[in-house]
Amino acid sequence: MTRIASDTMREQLKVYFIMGSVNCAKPPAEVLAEAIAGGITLFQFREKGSGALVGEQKYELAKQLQHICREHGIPFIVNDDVELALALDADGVHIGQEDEDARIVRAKIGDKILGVSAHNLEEARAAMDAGADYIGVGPIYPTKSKEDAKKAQGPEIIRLLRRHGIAIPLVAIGGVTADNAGEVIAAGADGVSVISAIASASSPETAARQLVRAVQSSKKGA
Ligand code: 3NM
Repeated sequence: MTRIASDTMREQLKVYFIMGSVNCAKPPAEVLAEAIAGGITLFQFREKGSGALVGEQKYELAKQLQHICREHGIPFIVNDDVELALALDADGVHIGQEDEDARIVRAKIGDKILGVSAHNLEEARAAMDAGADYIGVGPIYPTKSKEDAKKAQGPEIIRLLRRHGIAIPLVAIGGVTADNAGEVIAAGADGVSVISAIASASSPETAARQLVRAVQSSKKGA
């Protein structure tokens, strides 16, 4: 295996859906299948927050969702849990600043995809140096989906990172919807990453499709 090419990563980041059982009103497998039908390009299993599954139940849900992703050729990323990612032979791992050091995670996962959350220039540079394949930058807009989310920074943070030479694949996160996705792409993000815009929608398929359209039309206008 070799590291993912940066252009491939950018394509996969376009509409990046993140979800765990606590985010879903319907069974997670149904939500994921609908989101895939709507055109998501990447999936992250994030089993976090109060009421999140642990142990065997977490493992079984991850396995079920990974199976759905595999059937449809959607890469499957695991949030935080490097051991789970390795046990499942997932496509990658996403870590935050409070998680294990990015260099250590890179050493453990070899060429699998490594995503790192960054909230400022210093963290973005450190993530690049540690071998991240992409960075997640947020929160762009206010979010209710992360208990310890920082203050919303607006699309300006993406412009700032790009202006300062952060050229690696970058996905915007936090409060992103089909209505504001265009402006984060215009600011320089390769894609948008969402939980509630898809997981809480009455039709995850329609919600995903609207995000895909918003991202595509903003890229065309670029
Ligand atoms: N990380 P929603 S914000 C998982 O700022 C996550 O790093 C964030 O959920 C960060 O799309 C966030 O529902 C939650 O706002 C995103």
